Amino acid sequence: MKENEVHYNDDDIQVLEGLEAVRKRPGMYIGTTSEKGLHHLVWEIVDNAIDEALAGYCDDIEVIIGKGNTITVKDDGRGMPTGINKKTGLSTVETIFTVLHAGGKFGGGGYKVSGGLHGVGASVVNALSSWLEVTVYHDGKIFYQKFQDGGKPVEPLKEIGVCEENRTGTTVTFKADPEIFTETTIYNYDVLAKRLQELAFLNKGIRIILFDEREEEKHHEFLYNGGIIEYVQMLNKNKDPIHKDVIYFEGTEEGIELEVAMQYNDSYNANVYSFTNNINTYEGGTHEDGVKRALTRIINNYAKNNKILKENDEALTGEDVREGLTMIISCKHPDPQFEGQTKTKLGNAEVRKIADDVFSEGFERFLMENPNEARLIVDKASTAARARLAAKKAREFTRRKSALDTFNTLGKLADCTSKDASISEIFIVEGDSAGGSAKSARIPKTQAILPLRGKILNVEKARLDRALSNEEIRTMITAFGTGIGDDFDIEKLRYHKIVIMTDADVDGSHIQILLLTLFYRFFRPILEGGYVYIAQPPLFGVTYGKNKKYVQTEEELAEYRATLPPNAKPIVQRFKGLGEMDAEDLRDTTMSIENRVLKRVTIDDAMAADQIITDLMGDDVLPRKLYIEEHGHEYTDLDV
Ligand code: 28G
Repeated sequence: MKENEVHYNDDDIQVLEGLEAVRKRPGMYIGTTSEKGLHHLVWEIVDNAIDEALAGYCDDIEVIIGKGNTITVKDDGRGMPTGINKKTGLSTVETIFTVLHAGGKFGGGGYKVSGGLHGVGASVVNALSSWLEVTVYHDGKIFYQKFQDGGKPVEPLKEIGVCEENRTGTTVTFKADPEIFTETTIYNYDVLAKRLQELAFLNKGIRIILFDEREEEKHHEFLYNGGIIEYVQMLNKNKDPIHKDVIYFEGTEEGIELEVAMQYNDSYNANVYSFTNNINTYEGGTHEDGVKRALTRIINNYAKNNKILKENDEALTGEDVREGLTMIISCKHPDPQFEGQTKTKLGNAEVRKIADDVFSEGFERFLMENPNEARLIVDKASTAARARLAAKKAREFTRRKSALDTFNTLGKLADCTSKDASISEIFIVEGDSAGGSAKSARIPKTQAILPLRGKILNVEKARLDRALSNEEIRTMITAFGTGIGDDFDIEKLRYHKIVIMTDADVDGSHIQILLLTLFYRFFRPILEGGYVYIAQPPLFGVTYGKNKKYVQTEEELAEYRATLPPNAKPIVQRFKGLGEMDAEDLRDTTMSIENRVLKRVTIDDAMAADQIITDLMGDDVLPRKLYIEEHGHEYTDLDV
């Protein structure tokens, strides 16, 4: 047998069949082979380094995006074991990279705390890579092994040199296989940075560095000794906290660890995020339920004992006590059960009581020891309760007055004749003059026009009761047909396209933001359903001979000019606003299905959306200005 020829025994064959199965059906192991799946490979390897850190042996992790979109992960842990594994007869390193599910199952002792939703381990990454190299430092020695073509070992693990006695750790480099990841093998720096920062917040004291060798000087370092306390501080960065310090509790019962960090701000929104084993439990679960239940009970008791709540007063609800609350709940569990539609809901029943215990013990004591903060928090909750009762009255009033609202709405709304929501569109138009043009330009069967007069209310600075007394908002509620608050029903939505049509200037952007804030805070399912769009009116109309062409940007104008003969003198019209367009222009450019460009507004990340809205709508004018000038496009997703 030639020296570098690999010899397979029966075990190896089984092993290879395992990895072949991964290549045949990658979706079964990593969910998808899209950009998301590509990034999943990084998380599988990073999770192993995080586990080594949580075991207490590693505090530095580096992630490097190489020039050719390779990924290198380095840790300074103990180094993967290099001895022979009894079950497989292979080195432990080779076993980890070639046996499916080897990560957690064999070896015993210690459990996987970290881990993506799939938690499939390093062998899956190897199977889906063109090549993968691993280097281990321990006992003053350096060990190396390379795999290629979907996980085939080039040679067994080999000692390749010596290092300082005290240097230990593992380095893994891989190249995702473009035959598997057919959509893209290019990594997105921001996606990696965002998740690595989150991992650093959730695992205090671990330093995580990200380098991008594809670009000069692009790197980030994340290290939070305060852990989720610093996470809450960041989330509240552009908000106004009502008490200075973030409140923090932790406790461990039955091997289950729970941490909670919280701080109230003066807004009316709750931002409660929970995690289990570093996974965002978007759907909540027993850890979140336990903490929420304890929070509501303790604030009610405190309010009663201190006569802030009178004998006959209605109890404060969960929503009342969470108004303005930013909270992170992090649970570390040896055997988490993930349930729910997206498997992001913690199901373990025992966690409910443990979470309640840990939180209530800490929070009761906090209220006792900090009467000033306690007063601020309980006062905020009781104000929220009063506003809730006022909103309920206002809604009942609105319901009774709905005949009048309908009349008012009909006065403004030019409705479409179709009653089929799936083909119906409503254009919300800035100003009466543009509204007039839009009414002439529309297709009456499917297109409705609602002109807005004046600025709409900034709901970021108003509770539901005030929003309900705003006429423009009431008109929209009536037009949409869905109701609001507890009455909200997406099934009753009368239009499956709600198109925001404003001028392409700073005022127009501001109106867009006010409307998007309204949708986000009060009609979120309409946004989540993808029913909201932003029209893109053109900036220029160019007439050349008998042809009229519309373009969106200066660049497009220059491009078009370049296609005309050198001596051409086209008439260029610059539209300052929708109001300057006649009905024909408006139809041809912005409303007709053939020519228009609509941007669909999406929110796939509530955490990021809340931050953006806060930045835009808070008192802080600078971030808003910056957003309008630079980042307008980031909010939306193009849909034609
Ligand atoms: C750089 C990229 C990703 C890792 C270690 C260290 C050990 C290990 C890894 O053991 C077998 C299974 C569970 C204990 C453990 C070293 C004990 C003693 C390790 C990594 C045995 C695997 N010495 N570092 N695996 N475990 N880093 N970084 O993958 O029970 S994986």
